[in-house]
Amino acid sequence: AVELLVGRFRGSMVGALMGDCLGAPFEAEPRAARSVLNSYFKRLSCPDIKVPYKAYTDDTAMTRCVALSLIQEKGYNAEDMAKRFVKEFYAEPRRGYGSNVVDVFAALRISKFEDVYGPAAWQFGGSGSYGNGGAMRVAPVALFYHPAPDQKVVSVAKDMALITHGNRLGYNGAVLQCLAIREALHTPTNQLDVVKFIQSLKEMMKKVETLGEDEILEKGQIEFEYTGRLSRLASLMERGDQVSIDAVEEELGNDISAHRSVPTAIYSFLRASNSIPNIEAETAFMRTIHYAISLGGDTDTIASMAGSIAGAFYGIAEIPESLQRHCEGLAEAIQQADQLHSLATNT
Ligand code: 8NA
Ligand code: MG
Ligand code: MG
Ligand code: MG
Repeated sequence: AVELLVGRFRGSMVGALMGDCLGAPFEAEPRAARSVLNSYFKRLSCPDIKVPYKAYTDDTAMTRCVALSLIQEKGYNAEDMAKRFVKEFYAEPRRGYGSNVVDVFAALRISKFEDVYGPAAWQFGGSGSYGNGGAMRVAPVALFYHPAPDQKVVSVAKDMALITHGNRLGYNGAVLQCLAIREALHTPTNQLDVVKFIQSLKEMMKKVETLGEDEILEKGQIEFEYTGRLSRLASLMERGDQVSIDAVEEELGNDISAHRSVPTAIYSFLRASNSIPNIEAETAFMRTIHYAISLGGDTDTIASMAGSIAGAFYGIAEIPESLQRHCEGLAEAIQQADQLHSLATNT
């Protein structure tokens, strides 16, 4: 069982990496047809094909910072994590960061990290970012804290997101993504019950989204945004193959906002646990990545989030090596998964 768990840690970290690297060429492009994606994956799978590395983007750059900080500090340390984000950004600024989050990095640096959560709180005139940048990097938190009680997992995911994402939709998206990875990690591979999986997330999110004393709802926001989207997700799952890509975009979304991408990533994982018409995939894990990319929009981030959930569920053995090898930073993702695993089980 211990070996299985380490395989799931690796699956989650490599799954996040693969969704980012293989999804990035399609980000913000017109949707790629399933036949085009079938050829894309088939070509990459050819043993004799040599292509340049598929580069990772901001999603992975930040996930690596989260992992290294948790490993080095043996737990969440806000200042250390913020420093790593800033150092990483200024070392490699051209990884495709969101257009506003870069202002947080600049403000953190200028203020010498005096108030780690301050700059994010001031974004967008004080409402904070609801981009999916907090959610896209949360996998190491889910892995490291997986044995901890719900409350602890929720508070670390939220705080880690708050370094850059002050809007409650932004940090609650990170919380949901974190809980989804942890739920997948804890579900036996032959016992995925879609209804139960969604129900469990809904129950936790209902508590998370109950308005705290220090929270206010902005104009146009509703209290139970994620809980509501999980209900829609459940209805979509009931409709099986009848659900079109347009319907997914309409009901769940496919853009850079957390509330219009995290539920979509979870849906991709659940939908791809069964076969999908016209998707040829070696494994259910690969079907998840393929399906997530086929939804268009923020393809790298949705595929990365779906990949980290699917990888935590299926494990690394279901991720074809012929495709892993194309991802920049593969060895580091595996190494970090192993380090997170030994820390998570020893503490
Ligand atoms: P962010 O905090 O800059 O947010 C991303 C964007 O969301 C902002 O630039 C705004 O357009 C919008 N936004 C967020 N909060 C608000 C608000 N309160 N009011 C109005 N607009 C708002 O960066 P992030 O780290 O959340 O971004 C992550 C995404 O950026 C990922 O998809 C990542 O891959 C990257 N990215 C996405 C695209 C794309 O078009 N899909 C392109 C390049 C980079
Ligand atoms: Mg990206
Ligand atoms: Mg609060
Ligand atoms: Mg993206």
